[in-house]
Amino acid sequence: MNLSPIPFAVRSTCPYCGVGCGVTATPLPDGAIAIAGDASHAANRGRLCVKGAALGETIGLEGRLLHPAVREDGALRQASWEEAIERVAGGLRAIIDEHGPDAVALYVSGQLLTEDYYVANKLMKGYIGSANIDTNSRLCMSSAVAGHKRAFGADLVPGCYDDFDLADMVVLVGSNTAWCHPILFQRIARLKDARPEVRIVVIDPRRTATCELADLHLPVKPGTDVWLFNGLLSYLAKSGVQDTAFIDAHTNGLAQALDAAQVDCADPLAVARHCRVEPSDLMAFYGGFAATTKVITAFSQGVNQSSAGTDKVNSIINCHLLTGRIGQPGMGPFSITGQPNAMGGREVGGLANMLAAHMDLDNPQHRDTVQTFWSSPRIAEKGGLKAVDLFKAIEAGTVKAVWVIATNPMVSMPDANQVQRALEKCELVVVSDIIASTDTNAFADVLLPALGWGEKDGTVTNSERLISRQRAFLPVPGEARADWRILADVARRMGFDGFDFDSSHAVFDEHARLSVFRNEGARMFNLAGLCGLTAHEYDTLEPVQWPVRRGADGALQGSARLFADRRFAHADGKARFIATAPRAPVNAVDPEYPLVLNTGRVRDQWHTMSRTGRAPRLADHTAEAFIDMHPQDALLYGVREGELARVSSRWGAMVARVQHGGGIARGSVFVPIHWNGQTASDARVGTLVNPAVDPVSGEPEFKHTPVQVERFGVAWHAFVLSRSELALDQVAHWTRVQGRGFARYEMAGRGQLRERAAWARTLLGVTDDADWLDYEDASDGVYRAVHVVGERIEQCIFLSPRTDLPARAWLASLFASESLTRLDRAGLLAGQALGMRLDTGPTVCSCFGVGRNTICDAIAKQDLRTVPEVTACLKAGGNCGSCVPEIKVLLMQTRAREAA
Ligand SMILES: Nc1nc2c(c(=O)[nH]1)N[C@H]1C(S)=C(S)[C@@H](COP(=O)(O)OP(=O)(O)OC[C@H]3O[C@@H](n4cnc5c(=O)[nH]c(N)nc54)[C@H](O)[C@@H]3O)O[C@H]1N2
Ligand SMILES: Nc1nc2c(c(=O)[nH]1)N[C@H]1C(S)=C(S)[C@@H](COP(=O)(O)OP(=O)(O)OC[C@H]3O[C@@H](n4cnc5c(=O)[nH]c(N)nc54)[C@H](O)[C@@H]3O)O[C@H]1N2
Ligand code: SF4
Ligand SMILES: [Mo]
Repeated sequence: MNLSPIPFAVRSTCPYCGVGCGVTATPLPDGAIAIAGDASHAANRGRLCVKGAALGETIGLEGRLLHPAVREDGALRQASWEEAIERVAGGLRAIIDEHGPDAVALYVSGQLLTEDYYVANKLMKGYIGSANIDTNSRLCMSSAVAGHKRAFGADLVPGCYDDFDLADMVVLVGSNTAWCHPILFQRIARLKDARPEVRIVVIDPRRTATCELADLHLPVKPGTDVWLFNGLLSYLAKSGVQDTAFIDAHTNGLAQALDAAQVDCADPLAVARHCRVEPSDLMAFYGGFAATTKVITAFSQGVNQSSAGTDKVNSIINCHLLTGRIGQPGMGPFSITGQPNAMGGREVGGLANMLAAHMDLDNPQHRDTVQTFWSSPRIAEKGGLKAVDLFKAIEAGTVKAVWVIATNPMVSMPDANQVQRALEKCELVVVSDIIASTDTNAFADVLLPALGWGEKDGTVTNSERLISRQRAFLPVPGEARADWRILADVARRMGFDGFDFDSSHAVFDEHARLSVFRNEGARMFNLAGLCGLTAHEYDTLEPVQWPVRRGADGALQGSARLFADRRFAHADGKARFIATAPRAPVNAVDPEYPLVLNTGRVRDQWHTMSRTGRAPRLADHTAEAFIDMHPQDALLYGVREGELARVSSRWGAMVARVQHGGGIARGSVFVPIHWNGQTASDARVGTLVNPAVDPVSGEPEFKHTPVQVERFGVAWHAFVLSRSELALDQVAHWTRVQGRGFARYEMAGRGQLRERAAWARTLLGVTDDADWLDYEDASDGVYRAVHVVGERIEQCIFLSPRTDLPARAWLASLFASESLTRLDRAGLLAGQALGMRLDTGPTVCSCFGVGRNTICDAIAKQDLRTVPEVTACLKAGGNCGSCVPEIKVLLMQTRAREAA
């Protein structure tokens, strides 16, 4: 008898953004895993955005790195763990012996679990004895960290998500919440639904999907946020809304901060002019802020990723301190974290300028505390190299070994060509990843296979300090090991004691105990309640917000809010106003590069796409890299929508398709960060980004690089859908996305193609004539061919000198079928089903695969007026809700078109 196991759900946490949604994973009898939102998790109450909902499509083993590999005679070959660990440990040891501990470095990630991060930090700072461990959080949260430390004395986020239900005004600064933190966005949307009088303000140079919720959008000139918030500070001081009792008893530095604010920003009209916003809009924001006690100012990368990022953060916090709007329900500055464990990494001190458990490297007492607790042979004495400086030091040869863990710096660092030079030069490059081929892995001397989401086990902390468990529900693939275990293996091989952990639970326990060691209340980061958990208690730990204590009854007591008692973490217990003199971006103007490059995220992809890129459901919302620009700029620079353009800066160049409609002002362009050497020929935007950094935090200026845009002339455009992978070295430009059972390639080429049929067959690797159907219009330069084997479509190619290629959706749908019908065949070479409307347009609703044209048609023909009506008609928007802001725009646009 064949008894299939009874499905049981494992509760875990989404591995993507810092909202930190709980998920349940239920193994199904057919071997698949059903992913759903965890209704009991406070961060999402059962909801998931489109990326979370597609997690089940990303956990297959195809493309995974399953065995260690070492480089020999220039090529990587499979190796045993024994050999790989020896290569890493011996390599590090030799370099340290000859050049000292600062000649080696770790470059890690906010996507590591707290346990992994803890071991990495311990190895580097306590045993190797250098602070050269930095992380991609440097590129992400470091300005928020620095701002918090300056204002509060430690890296503390005062509020929690519940505050978003209680606020009367939510200001979103430099945050495309709708796309990047969708479940938090939906929470704000519900607030607005329940209480329409709540004011939502979005401050972003682009009119993003997030603006669909906004009562007021301030499309500030890029880089001018400090002017805006200094102006607000000055306005608030004049409006008599300062909380004098709070300021006097609990803060320092107001006079200096106000003086600095008043230099340039005392006159709102001057601020409006400088920030390039309508004076009436600016006054509406200032007046609304002054009049509303329960106001949250939530901020993300439009604030952090700036050469004035730390000042931007403090200029925001200053306004909350002046009004005493902090530490109480429904109000406060709120840093939205990017990665799932950006916060956990900070707790263990995983940045080059921090120590563990929120202690400081430059505090001798703290150093002694940590070293004593670890009984470690040494402790780093000074701050280590921050990401940008680290890769410079590698290129300069002062750092000779780097171990990259769970991040892809070849794509995500600024001046990414510099990173390439550094990795080429580095004596020993070790990379731990879950994927075999990434742009960074290509430079590895040792490649180590890590356990991925669903296989690994530990904790993460989200934006609101909520610690949640990630739990394993999949078997260990190949020889992969947990990141903490790989680190501990190397540490032991280097001869260090202190790494005898036998489980993530053991690591967590040590981390929790360090947080209370010699902590008589001075450090707010405190996990007293989580010390000494049994393995079972750790496994069944419910989400809890730090600081965590135990009540008299032994129950865990988390902390929703900090500073309710008005006590801050500076030695005097007071918060500090920081004087923030506004300054322009480092490379503000450059006559040769007259446009400003802004970079960021799209809705359905995660960073360098190593996971989301495998989910067909996520492929069609944005199928290729684009350059969003204003139509008048396009005209000025001689490029056209739908055609390719080359964007270049002093640092590098890339090619992508020109697009309008991203709500961008003249003078700026926007390019997504996701495409890389695995998914496109030439779309690594990091190669263009200037390596200017914030002087306090070291965070790069990802949102502001002077660039120019020019036509990328090509002789032909084509697309291929293919069940097998293509070799594309001969093609001038290509991008690839994953479809269901096929890959979709968009491509373009320079030279005139003469023998089109022969060329196409070579490209597609077709040898048998019988299976090849084609059509050529020599006068028009159009060529189309389909490769059918038996009843099934294998490949197709459509080529034209222009961009007028047929829509991809119908052809793509044929790959789902094992046998083509007569009608299918009749439509093949036309690229469209006979007699049907074919171009459903780019996907808007990824859950149900509904395209833009389908939605617009339905709105027009069936006279739909609201999102629920669209959902009732087409299902679009009815599952995760990530596309609701876009459906709103389509409703508005279609109705406006009809009215005109
Ligand atoms: N879909 C998706 N979601 C993600 C991620 C992902 O890769 N994909 N990554 C996660 C991570 S790690 C992070 S850090 C977060 C990032 O989340 P966000 O910060 O919300 O996302 P970004 O797109 O990087 O940038 C936010 C906005 O800043 C604006 N901006 C640019 N310059 C300025 C400026 O000078 N002032 C102001 N006020 N705004 C400006 C940009 O136009 C952009 O709309 O997203 C997380 N969530
Ligand atoms: N131009 C520009 N650049 C940016 C930004 C921007 O806005 N503009 N944003 C910056 C920000 S905020 C961030 S956070 C970074 C993100 O940039 P990266 O961290 O470089 O991006 P990811 O693709 O998330 O890289 C994670 C890598 O770890 C692997 N991985 C996944 N899970 C595991 C695991 O459990 N263990 C191990 N060992 N590996 C794993 C993945 O396969 C992938 O290769 O990009 C930064 N770069
Ligand atoms: S909002 Fe989406 S990506 Fe972020 S944690 Fe929740 S499900 Fe994951
Ligand atoms: Mo990030």
